[in-house]
Amino acid sequence: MAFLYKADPARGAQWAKLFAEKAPDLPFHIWPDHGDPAAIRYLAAWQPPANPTLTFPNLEVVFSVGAGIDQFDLSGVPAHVPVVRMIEPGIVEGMVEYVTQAALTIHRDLFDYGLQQQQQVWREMPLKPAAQRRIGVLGLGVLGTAVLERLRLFGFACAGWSRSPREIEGVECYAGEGSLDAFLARTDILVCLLPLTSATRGLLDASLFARLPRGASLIQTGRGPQLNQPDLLAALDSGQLLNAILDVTDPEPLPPGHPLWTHPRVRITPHIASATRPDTAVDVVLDNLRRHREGLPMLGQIDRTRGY
Ligand code: NDP
Ligand code: OXD
Repeated sequence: MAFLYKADPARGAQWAKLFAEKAPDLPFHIWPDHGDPAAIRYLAAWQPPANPTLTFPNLEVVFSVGAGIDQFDLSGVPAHVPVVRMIEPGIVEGMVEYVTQAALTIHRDLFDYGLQQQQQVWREMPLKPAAQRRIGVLGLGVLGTAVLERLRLFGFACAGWSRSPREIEGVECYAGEGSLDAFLARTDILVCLLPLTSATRGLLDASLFARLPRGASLIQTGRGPQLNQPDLLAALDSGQLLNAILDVTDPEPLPPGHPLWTHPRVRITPHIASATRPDTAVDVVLDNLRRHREGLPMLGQIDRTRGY
């Protein structure tokens, strides 16, 4: 019985060290070295190999090393093999930090102060209280909820949107297509923390931007293909949107010379909003292996019909 890791090898080396300490009886391999294929029971990957059970006939569980699962070709993973995404405290902390800094950057007018600095201008802008700044998060899952729980502490007017109804203390919760207009109409800073599915691909487009108040801003930390990039540029140029902070793009990276790279009202980071932390993730994976052995549901097991 063995565990195979197929993702960034430097992080894999950290996983290997942690497995050696915490589960010394479970042999751990880093792709492409997989030892005896028949011994591989568990695979953790950013992208699994195509049809993994053809190579590893005794595979029992596939783990995603990320929170998102859209990069998986699920059609190649047989239905009897559960697929588990990453829910672990390190990834949550990273996302909370990233979205908090992005929301505060927009709230405290740091885009405008940056532009002023380039002109050597020293000019105060009126300070808006957090309670008058309305933040709306698309996606009320593990990450969206954690982000809102932190932003609420700053006093922002917080809301969120999900597929099914949710209740979060101090957060106005909207659910389903029918409530999207009302959610957007009350949102000054829109954060996207949705998974990429057929329903969310291209969701952030001109029609959605038009339903936000004029001068709203976007923080995109979901997945690149959710955003229509030409529509974003048009909305920024018309003033419908004021600022955009993008951690994910399509493609990644954007090609040299793409207009988003140099737009004065766009900040881009290279998909670093958050990342699985080996020290916290390995504990979660080992706990899931125990659950699997005991016939209990694993934390983060995905529902293939929903696609997330
Ligand atoms: P979850 O699965 O826990 O939450 C997803 C949320 O989105 C749920 O609230 C779900 O609704 C909602 N949702 C899904 N589809 C729709 C829809 N069609 N309409 C309305 N709401 C919808 O995911 P996480 O919070 O763990 O992660 C979210 C995403 O963040 C990941 O899939 C990934 O793409 C991205 N991510 C980005 C990172 C980065 O570094 N940039 C790092 C980690 C993740 P419901 O509650 O009803 O199920
Ligand atoms: C993830 C990511 O999904 O890093 O975990 O994007």
